[in-house]
Amino acid sequence: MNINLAAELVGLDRIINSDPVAITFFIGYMAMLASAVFFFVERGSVDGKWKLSLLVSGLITGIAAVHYYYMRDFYMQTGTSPTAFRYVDWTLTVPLMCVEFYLLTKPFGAKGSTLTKLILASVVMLVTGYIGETSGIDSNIMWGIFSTLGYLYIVYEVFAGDIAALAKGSNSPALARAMFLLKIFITLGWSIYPIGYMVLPGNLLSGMFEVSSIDLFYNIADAVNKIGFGLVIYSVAVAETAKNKKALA
Ligand SMILES: *C/C=C(C)/C=C/C=C(C)/C=C/C1=C(C)CCCC1(C)C
Repeated sequence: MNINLAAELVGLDRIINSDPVAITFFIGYMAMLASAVFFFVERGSVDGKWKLSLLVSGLITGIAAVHYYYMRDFYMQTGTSPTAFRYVDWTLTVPLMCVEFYLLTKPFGAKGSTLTKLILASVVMLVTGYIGETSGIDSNIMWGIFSTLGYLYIVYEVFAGDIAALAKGSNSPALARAMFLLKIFITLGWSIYPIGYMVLPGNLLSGMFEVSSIDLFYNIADAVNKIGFGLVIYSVAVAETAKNKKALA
């Protein structure tokens, strides 16, 4: 039998046997694609100053949709984690989420240097995370700790650093509401990723879950965080647009 066909049948068999990891790759792909279309189309119905934020939300979910298309295929063909695709995706989408924080606080004085710090911290988090995932059983805890430092720095900026100070000084109820929800995303939502990472052989949760469940954690976290983050920004944009219309009428 043709090798590709054989691989495809193995993949189909996996879905038919209801492999939850495979199913989340399929759902993740469709959900990201649908969200990207939604954010791009809805961009037309909000005030000008929100259009760039919705564009970025559309790019985040759109970039993820393309990677999910390939990750899903890779997983179906090999039954292993598409680690490289995953990190390429995060390297593009996490900095774009930093851009969302920057855009939200820019009307209240956010500087480029704040954005640079957030992006550098996310690069540290992702480069060390990737090394940890590929470095094997002896050193993934150490690299995981380095990566967590990058993550904690982002949390710090949002809760107590530049972003927090700008949000506080803004006196904008809309921004306060958005920040409240985004803080939940970056603490609870983003913490799903290090928990998934701890499933790696040699790490703290190894043995409690199958190794393949790392993708289950990552797929669920991606859907929650990328789509949820976008929806928070969308809801603030819609509320502010309606308020402006009323003020003008
Ligand atoms: C859309 C993708 C997002 C929001 C990805 C976020 C990823 C993380 C917050 C990853 C964090 C990690 C650690 C804090 C330690 C272990 C290694 C990582 C990279 C999984």
